[in-house]
Amino acid sequence: ENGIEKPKGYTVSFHYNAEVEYHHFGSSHPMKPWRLTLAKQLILAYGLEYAMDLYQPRPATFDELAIFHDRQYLGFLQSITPQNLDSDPEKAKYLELFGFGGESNDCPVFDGLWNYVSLYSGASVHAAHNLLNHQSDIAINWSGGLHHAKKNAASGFCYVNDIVLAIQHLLTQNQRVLYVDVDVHHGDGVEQAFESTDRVFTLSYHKYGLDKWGAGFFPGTGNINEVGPTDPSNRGKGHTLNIPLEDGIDDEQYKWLFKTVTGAVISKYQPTAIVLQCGADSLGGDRLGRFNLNIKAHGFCVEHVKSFNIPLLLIGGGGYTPRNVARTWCHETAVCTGSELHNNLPMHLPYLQAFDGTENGGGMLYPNLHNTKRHDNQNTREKLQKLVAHAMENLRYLEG
Ligand code: VJV
Ligand code: CA
Ligand code: ZN
Repeated sequence: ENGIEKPKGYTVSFHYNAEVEYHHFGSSHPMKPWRLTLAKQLILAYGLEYAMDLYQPRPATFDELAIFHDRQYLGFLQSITPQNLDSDPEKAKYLELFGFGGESNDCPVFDGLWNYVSLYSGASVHAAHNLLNHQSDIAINWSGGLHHAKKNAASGFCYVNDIVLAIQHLLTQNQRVLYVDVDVHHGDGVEQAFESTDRVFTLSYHKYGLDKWGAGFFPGTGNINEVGPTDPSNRGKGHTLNIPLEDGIDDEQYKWLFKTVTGAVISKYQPTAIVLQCGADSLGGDRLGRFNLNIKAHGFCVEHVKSFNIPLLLIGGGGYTPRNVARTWCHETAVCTGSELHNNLPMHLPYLQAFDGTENGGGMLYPNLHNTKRHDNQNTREKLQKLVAHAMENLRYLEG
């Protein structure tokens, strides 16, 4: 035996349809669904499947996605293909309108796009239902977490907002849902969707600011002063908190900040369900990210939120260095099940090569990602203390 057992007292469920893995955004696009193959292989190699209930959710239907999204947008998403994209002038007209246009190609039209979005959304909705039915205390969907999608537009690699859909389901039986987002990007789509309600509190930690060419880090929103609607008659007032950070934040700083701020939000807001978006692009050495977090510091966010014993939905998100995305989500799965994992990767791991060699992390589960640092730490103690003071000030509205 590998020593991995089902923990007594609480249940963890894993919601995953492996079909998502086979979708491609294009050869050099940073979003690589096959990172989910790597994550799954690591999770299986450590035997974590024996400590969880496994589900293979069906894809979400058009009507299920229409709970949040505009039907006209979904109709377009369902019918667009790389083949009819250029040939149909009617479709070309809508590309730009629905967030596909521009030379950016952040949101390409690829084969099986509709299937892809239905699969990751179906998994988030299924995971939410497991929490609602009390069949699990922690439900995991690493294929979801696409926080930029708007009700009628694709944005930043996100086409359908599975997080909003899952929260909408949780709201059928929960008076207050807390959304926490540790992806390096601002969770703008989720924030926007619930800006007018006091039944969802959105909290995002992210890189914010201009680079040396004056371009803002995507999506360009999420300043500390962006606290949602300011009109006193708007019920959403004060139910948004943004924590803008600079390049290079390290483990100790991030853990302190996360514990202090998330702890304060949980104790003031008293949510009855929590959704934690675990975007792994906040790790050191991420292809798009700017932070310097190690895997265990990222996992600390999961440990900390779990310690409140509130029904928890864990979802994926960004993460553009696939081997480290896999390591992180495997570690966080183990945090949920309460398992300790050996730092030496299991010998029988099918994709061992992807994790082997010094540049790939030397066959370890927890390589030091500070070694891959490319961003100097611009976050000083003083700046972070001011930020926390400002955040606490923003939270005073919750006291009524
Ligand atoms: O910064 C942007 C927008 C631009 C236009 C497009 N160029 C390529 C970059 C600047 C203004 N977009 C971001 C989107 C980040 C989305 C993050 C998603 C998540 O992690 O929060 C949740 C899943 C961006 N950064 C980097 C790229 N786009 C990028 C896109 C590519 C690319 C290289 C970089 C698209 C295609 C290809 N390479 C081939
Ligand atoms: Ca974030
Ligand atoms: Zn991101």
